[in-house]
Amino acid sequence: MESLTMSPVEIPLGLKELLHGYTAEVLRLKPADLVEFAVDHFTRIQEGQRKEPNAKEGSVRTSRSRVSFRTHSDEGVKDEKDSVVGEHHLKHTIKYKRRASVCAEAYDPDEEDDDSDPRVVHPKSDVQRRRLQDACSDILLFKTLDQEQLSEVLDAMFEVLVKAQEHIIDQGEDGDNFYVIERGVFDIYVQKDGGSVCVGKYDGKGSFGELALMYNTPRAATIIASQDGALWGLDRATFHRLIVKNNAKKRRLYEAFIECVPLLTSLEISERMKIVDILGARVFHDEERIITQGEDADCFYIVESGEVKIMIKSRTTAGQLDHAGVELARCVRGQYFGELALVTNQPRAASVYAVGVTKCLVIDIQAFERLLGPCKEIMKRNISQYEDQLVALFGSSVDLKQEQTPSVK
Ligand code: 1OR
Ligand code: 1OR
Repeated sequence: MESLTMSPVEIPLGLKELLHGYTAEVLRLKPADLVEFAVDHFTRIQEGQRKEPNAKEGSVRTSRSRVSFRTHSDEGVKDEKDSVVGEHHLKHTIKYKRRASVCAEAYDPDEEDDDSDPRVVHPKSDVQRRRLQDACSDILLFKTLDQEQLSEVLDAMFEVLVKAQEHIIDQGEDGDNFYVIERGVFDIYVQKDGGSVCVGKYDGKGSFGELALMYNTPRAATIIASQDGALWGLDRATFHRLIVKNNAKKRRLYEAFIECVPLLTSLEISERMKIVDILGARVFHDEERIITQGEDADCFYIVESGEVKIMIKSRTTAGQLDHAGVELARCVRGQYFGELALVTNQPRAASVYAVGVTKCLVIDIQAFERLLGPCKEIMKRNISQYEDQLVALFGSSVDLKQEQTPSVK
């Protein structure tokens, strides 16, 4: 009997990865119609290849530095290492190419209809996802997103490893990405009188790079890593589609309230709107500690609803600690707190607790410095009143600056 010989079947290059990518997306997103989903999925890949045939995977070159992206394979995640979804998305959905010049474009969140942009997904291992969630948990710009928007943002973020002295952003350039810090210290430099002046730093947390993307302006500062670190990047298109669009909603929501905050009345309307763009909203439950006496400060608060009480623990000249603490003041809707440490560059002078469910608007220290400069005089005047009240309350024997222990309730 003649034996049947089969000619070897040649599997086209890339087929396995293409199907694997589709399968991974199906399992992740569980679409109702598999065929329609396949058409969408492969069309996106095809369009991406047309749009950016030469896009370089996993790297972006800025004028002075090269920022490299760590891919999921660095963590040896087998299922994701093999997945083509991430690679294709890296190839075609991050818009690394600089826009010709965006500086003159007017800011209008509704002008660009970018809803049709494909959703950017960078697959992540469970470990990466957890690290990303931790890094993003206090990012104010994400605080007013709904659950669906937030998970789209997290899906789109990609890891960026940086080396000491690397320029992440250069002042004057067009904006490509927004960055959230996972670890590392990043210095902020601004051009002044022909030189570069260090005006602050991010120490292990926070985010930067939102201004150029929000307002279509050149980068307002230079950001340099002062040690090796890790960032999570979010591409310009996704930032625009989710964060900038959400800002239009935020403006509608907070415009009337911000107009009525006494501290801010000296600002121009446009300056108040810039505050609305970058603020975050946080809800605290009854008795929750919002600020801890003695800790370093990184933000400023305005009460939107509810009430807070300010408690201080002090040490007398006899060295006795007042464990219970003394209530100094309360703040209600429209009033602010947490300014003292930012203005004096000292640790928090008191602890602050929510009284009932309380909602606060939160502004980070960099935005405080940038946008609330004109209000500082008012704050300083109020701070000198604190000092007078303090002497009346405790006499002259209290040394607040020595009290570094967090308040115990
Ligand atoms: P960007 O997209 O303009 C540079 O790129 C980023 O640096 C900027 O967004 C902010 O996220 C961040 N002024 C302007 N931008 C600042 C500042 C800042 N600090 C951080 N960034 N100032 C320093 C405030 C401590 C005011 C300097 C006069
Ligand atoms: P912070 O950044 O030091 C704690 O964080 C906040 O509590 C502080 O900013 C102020 O916003 C607030 N009277 C009223 N509010 C105060 C006082 C105060 N101290 C801190 N905060 N004092 C007068 C007491 C009759 C104490 C002055 C040091």
